[in-house]
Amino acid sequence: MRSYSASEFDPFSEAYLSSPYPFHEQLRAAGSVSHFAAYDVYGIIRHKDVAAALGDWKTFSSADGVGLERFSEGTMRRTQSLLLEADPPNHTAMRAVIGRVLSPLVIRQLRSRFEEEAGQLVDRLLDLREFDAVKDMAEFFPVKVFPDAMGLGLEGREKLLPFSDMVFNAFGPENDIYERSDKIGRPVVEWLLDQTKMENLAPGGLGRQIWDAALRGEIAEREAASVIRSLLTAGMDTTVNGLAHAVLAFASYPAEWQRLVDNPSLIRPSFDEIVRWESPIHSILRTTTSEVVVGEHVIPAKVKVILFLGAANRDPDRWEDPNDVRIGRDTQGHVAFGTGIHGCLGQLIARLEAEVIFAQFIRRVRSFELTGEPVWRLNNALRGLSSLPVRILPN
Ligand code: HEM
Ligand code: OVM
Repeated sequence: MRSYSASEFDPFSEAYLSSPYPFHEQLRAAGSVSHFAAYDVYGIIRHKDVAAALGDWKTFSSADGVGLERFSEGTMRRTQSLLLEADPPNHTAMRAVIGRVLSPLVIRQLRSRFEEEAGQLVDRLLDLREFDAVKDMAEFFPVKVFPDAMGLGLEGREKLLPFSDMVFNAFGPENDIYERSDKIGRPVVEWLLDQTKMENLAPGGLGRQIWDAALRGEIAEREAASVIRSLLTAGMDTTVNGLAHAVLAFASYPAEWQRLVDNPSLIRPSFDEIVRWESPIHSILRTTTSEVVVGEHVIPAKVKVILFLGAANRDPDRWEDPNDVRIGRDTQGHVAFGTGIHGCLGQLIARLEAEVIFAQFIRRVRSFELTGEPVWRLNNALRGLSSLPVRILPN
C-alpha cells in the first residue's frame, strides 16, 4: 500500500472549477486516492473506483451528508435530504414511496405536455435565430415544464434556480462562490417552504401525489414537504446544465450533430453521452464507515471522500478519447446520474426533457453555431454554463 499523494491543490478553487480536466489528469497520474490537506478530505478519481464506491453504501455512507459538512456536527447550511442523505433502511422506505410518484407510468403521462412546450419553445428560438442557449432554452424549458409537472404556481418560479445554485454550492466549503450564491439564494427559502404546502400545489401534480402518500400514512407530513423541496432542488439546475451542455456539444461537434440528425433513434444514448462529457454534478461526497482499500491505497474510517463523477466519466482507462463527444458510443457505466441505491430518481424526467427538445431540434434545426464565448457558472458541485450565445440555422 502506498501513501497518498498529499495535495495542496484545492478542488473547490476557482482555478479548478473553471477548468477541471487538466487537474484531473494530474490527480490520476498521482494515484488512485488523493488527500486534500485544506479540507482533510480524500478524493477518488478513477472510473472503476468511483463506480465501486457508489455501489458500496455500507462503506461509503451518505447519512452524514454528501457534501463537506457533517450533519452530526451541526452548523448546517442545508437541510438534510431524506433521500440523498439517508442510508438503508430509512432510505429504502422513502425511495419506494417517491419512486412510485416518479414511476415510468407517471412520467409517460407528462410526455404530451412536455412535447407541446418543446414545440412552442423551438418555434420561438427559430424566430429569434440568435439567442442565449442558457437563458432562452436551457433555463426556460425546465423552469416551465418541471414546476408545472410538480403543480407549482407560475409566480416566482424563476427563484428555483438561484436556490438550487446555493444548495449545490453548500455541498462545498464556505468559499466566495458559496457566499455569492447564498446572498441570492437564501431569501428564497421562505417562498419555497410556502410552495411545498399541500394547498399551494395543483391537484394531480407530482407534489400532490407526494402529499397523497402522506395522507395515506406512507410518510409523515413534514417529510412530504421536505421531499417536495428536494425534488425542486435536485431537478432544476441539473437539467438546465444538461440541456445547455447539449447545445455546446452540438455547436462544437457539427459532425456528431449530423450523426444524430441521420439517426434519431440515438436521442436517448446521445443525452447520456452529453452528461458523460460534461457531467452536471461534477462531484459528490461520502463518509467512510470503515477502513477501505481503494486501488493501491487505504482510506481511513470516518473520513469524507470526494467522488469525482466528472473525472470518472472521462477516465481514459474506461473511455476511448474521453474528451470528445461521440454520438453513438456505448455510454453504459457512466456515473453522471450516479449508480447504486442513490442513482438519480429523477432521470426519467431529465431524459424526457432532453428527448422532446432534441426531437424538435432534429426535425427543425440544420446547425448550431457559437456567436460568442461560452461562460461557465462556477459551482462547488455543479458544472454548468451561465451563458452560451448561439445562432441556429433552420432546415
Ligand atoms: C440523485 C444527477 C436530474 C432527483 C442523483 C445523483 C446524481 C444525479 C449524480 C446521485 C447522487 C448520489 O449518489 O449521492 C442528476 C443529473 C440530472 C438529474 C445529472 C439531470 C441531467 C434530476 C431530476 C430530479 C432529480 C430532474 C427530480 C425530478 C434526484 C433525487 C436524487 C437524485 C431525488 C436522490 C436519490 C436517492 O438518494 O435515492 N441525481 N440528476 N434528479 N436525483 Fe438527480
Ligand atoms: C435532495 C437533493 C438535493 C440536491 C441534489 C440531489 C442530486 C438531491 O434534497 O434530495 O440529488
